[in-house]
Amino acid sequence: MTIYALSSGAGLSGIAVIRISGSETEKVILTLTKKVLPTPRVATLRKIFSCKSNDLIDEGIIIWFPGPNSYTGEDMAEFHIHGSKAVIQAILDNLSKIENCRLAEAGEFTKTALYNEKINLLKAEGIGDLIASETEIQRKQALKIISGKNSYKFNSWREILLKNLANFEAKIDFPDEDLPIDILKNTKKDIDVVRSEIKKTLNDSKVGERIREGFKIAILGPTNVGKSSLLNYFSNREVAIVSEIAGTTRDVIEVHLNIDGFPVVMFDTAGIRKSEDEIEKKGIKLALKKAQDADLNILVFEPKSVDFSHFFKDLDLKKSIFVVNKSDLDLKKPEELEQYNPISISVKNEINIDQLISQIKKNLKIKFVNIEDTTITRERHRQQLMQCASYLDDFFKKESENDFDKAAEDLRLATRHLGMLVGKVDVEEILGSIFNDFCIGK
Ligand SMILES: Nc1nc2c(ncn2[C@@H]2O[C@H](COP(=O)(O)OP(=O)(O)O)[C@@H](O)[C@H]2O)c(=O)[nH]1
Ligand SMILES: [Mg+2]
Repeated sequence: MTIYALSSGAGLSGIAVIRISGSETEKVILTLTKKVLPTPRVATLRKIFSCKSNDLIDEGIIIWFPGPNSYTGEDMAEFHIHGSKAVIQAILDNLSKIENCRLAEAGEFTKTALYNEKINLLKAEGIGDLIASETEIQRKQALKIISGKNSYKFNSWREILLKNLANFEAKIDFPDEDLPIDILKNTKKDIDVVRSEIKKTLNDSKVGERIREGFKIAILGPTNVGKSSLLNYFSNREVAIVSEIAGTTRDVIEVHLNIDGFPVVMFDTAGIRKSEDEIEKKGIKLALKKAQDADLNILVFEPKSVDFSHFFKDLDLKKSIFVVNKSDLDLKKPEELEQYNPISISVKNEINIDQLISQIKKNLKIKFVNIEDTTITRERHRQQLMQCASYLDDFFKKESENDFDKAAEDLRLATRHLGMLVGKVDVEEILGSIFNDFCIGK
């Protein structure tokens, strides 16, 4: 099967790129250009015709990448055409008429590259991240993953585990062979190094994930204090409904922001008050949940006394900035809040918001202090490393030679999770390692 898709962005553009990958690529070029194949990897100007007639569709640059030296590893081509809806549609229509050609699914080119081992799972994820990147640090992090630095680290751990596992497998499969008797003890030394490196990696305050997904800030507070107004101010548009009617915001509204190059996701939430309304009650529950998950809370109040006790009990005040809005009204700040040093602002008159922003930036800088040595960028990585570490912990609990089989199984499972991390799970590899290192047939 041959796949094709518009690889450049949707909408009007000077040039659009349609990519084709698969065994029919050669036929596609011949059918649409009605000429011989261009020289591989050389941009070649060609007229593009309708496949069943000689109607000219467009003129553009064709690049022919014979496999396996292509992004997907298969035969591939790129058609650089004029980026109008009509041209793109006409070419896609014609491609659909060629036998064994179909529109690619989302990410299918990269998936094919993965299957053909042009890239590993981490690199595929990195490419996805690079395409989705909105800020400088997201771009840099994605490039770091693509460069394979993280893969190298994971693979080197995995190789140590595999090598040690090979000793175990050999001992189990060939009990009479002359192998070191004290395998369990020797292996523990090696494994301890890997285990402590994994644990160090896990202890990273989730910086990589935050870079990828954004630093989470939840705006919380009683009803009608100006939470939605604040969100709108930050996003420079009317994302949330602002109204003097209390209880307007019920769902969580999220916007993606770029503050000083740092990716931020800001959440506006339902105002917290005692409510009998079922939907509002659900909204309040969601708001408190958001506050728990968030990296930072902005707690907004107005110059009015409120009972804070029920409000604060579910919140982590250490990760909260206190704000009293509506300072333009010239009213006294609630005394109950004095101890939290709230920042007085007015969203309406844009007073003192820079002070709030600098507080936010301070928090961002603390969070993103170690951006250079982040290794984990997704929950998936974290889960696999945690599982791996947990099996290594189990391995360390095995004390005697009688536990040999069980210890081997712990090691096998730990290795497997590292394999799943980089997208490599292969029994042959373990066998290969045995025979390379031990020359058992000797
Ligand atoms: N005087 C004054 N009113 C404000 C300010 N910020 C918001 N408001 C008003 O307060 C009301 C509630 O605002 P809203 O953003 O919907 O509050 P929320 O319920 O906390 O989301 C609206 O009528 C806003 O116009 C402010 O800085 N000063
Ligand atoms: Mg609101």
